[in-house]
Amino acid sequence: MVTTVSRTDDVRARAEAALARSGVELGAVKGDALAARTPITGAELFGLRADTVEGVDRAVEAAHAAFLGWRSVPAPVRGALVKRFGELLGEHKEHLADLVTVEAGKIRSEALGEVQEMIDICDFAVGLSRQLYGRTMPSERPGHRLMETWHPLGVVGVISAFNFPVAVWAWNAAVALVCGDTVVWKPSELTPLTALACTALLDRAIAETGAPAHLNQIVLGGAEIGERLVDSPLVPLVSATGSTRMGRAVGPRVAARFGRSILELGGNNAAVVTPSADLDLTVNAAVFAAAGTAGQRCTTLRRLIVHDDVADAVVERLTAAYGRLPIGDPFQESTLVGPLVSEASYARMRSALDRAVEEGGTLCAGGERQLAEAAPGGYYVRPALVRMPAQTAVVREETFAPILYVLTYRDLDEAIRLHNDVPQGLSSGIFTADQREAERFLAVDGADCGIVNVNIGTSGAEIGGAFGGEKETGGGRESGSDAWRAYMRRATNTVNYSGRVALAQGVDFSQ
Ligand code: UN1
Repeated sequence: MVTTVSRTDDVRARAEAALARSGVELGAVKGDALAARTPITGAELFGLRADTVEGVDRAVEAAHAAFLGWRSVPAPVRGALVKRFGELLGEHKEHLADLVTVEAGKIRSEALGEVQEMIDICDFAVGLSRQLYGRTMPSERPGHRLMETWHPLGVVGVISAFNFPVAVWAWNAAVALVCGDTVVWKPSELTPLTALACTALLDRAIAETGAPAHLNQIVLGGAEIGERLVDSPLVPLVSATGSTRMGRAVGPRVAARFGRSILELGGNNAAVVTPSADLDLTVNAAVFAAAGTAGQRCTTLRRLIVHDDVADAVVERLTAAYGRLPIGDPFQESTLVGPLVSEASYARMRSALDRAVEEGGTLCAGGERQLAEAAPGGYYVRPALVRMPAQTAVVREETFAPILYVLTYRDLDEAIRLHNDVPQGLSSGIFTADQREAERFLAVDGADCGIVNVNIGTSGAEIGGAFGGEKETGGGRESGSDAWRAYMRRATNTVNYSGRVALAQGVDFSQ
């Protein structure tokens, strides 16, 4: 068992080296307005400058000015910028992954995976740049053509969360840029460094490909910075990832000025385990989905709804697996569970566990703090497994920490009812070898989420599909499939080449 964690000085040196290698001028970004911290030790690494609200206005204006030129650049040429950016991400994969680990506390393979997710969406966007298809429809009038064209929209405001400090921005930025939009990005206050590194690399790609400067602007700071972006009339689309509380504030503000928003908010993701499930596969998948990223993904598995016949066996196996999970410094190769992002996260986890026990739950594994001596300011916890007698109030809430609640069911309708009876609707799964059960779960009256999986956990989606969820998850879709349409405006065009006026619906207005 590992009992030490990296020293803050070493983490700081690693961060500074990774920033410098990514092209960030440290002297230009350091300041005393914002603290860059690491959850590995909980310590401050160094101070950063932050933006003022006037700075946000300037960034939006610069991005808007850049948009006016960028929108007329042919989409495949825009794709060339994103292609170069993807190459640079590949070259700097290690540095960026270092920064993800430093700031978000992700283990090595997940940090590398996050950078890979950026590279993947760049590839997708490059292909997309030649596929921004509009449809043609048969006109009801002779000598007429009916079609639609997709045009760039404008400045996209991206507000991203600490847990995917760069991949979620990249989903938005890569697609927005090929769509002819420009971006103003407000990263989480907890993860400014990775954002600065990605911005430097994108700026380099912009310079190398001769694209207009200011296509992507970064603004650093607290809630007031995000609010200014949300309220800006020059930002037709706000794409925000974070808590449901944040989305409740952002959605109506954007709507009040008739802007559009893509909201990717909380999840309370569940998987159903049926009696025919392959239990080795199920437990393996569930442990990653529930304990991976220290339970801090919006797609984290938070509820397991297990058939009575297999519940004891599943809980027994999960308890054993939870007991073996290597928890510790995410820079150490053997670690699978890194730290929580902050003391506040730990406090919320403890309070949820206390409530779960008050509501009749039995703590089967985990919940206790680890490495408190080695890292007094780092919040390492053993992921918790709690057996619940019912879907009580605490189970229906998203606690952004590694807590997996186990519930039981007798028939699949009851499992689906339980599954859907939460306010959130992001990701879901069923573990079964019975095709009828799988189909029932995927069907119209099955799982009500934006992501519905079979024999796969709830987290770790590929970029090729549209990503997002229903209900309090906010309804937005990002990433692959046809999510790009949200980043463009559609014009419907009717062209009359008949030489005479013919009105639709047979209206006669002959003079
Ligand atoms: C998030 O947690 O905000 O499906 C995004 C996943 C990742 C993205 C998660 N591809 O878990």
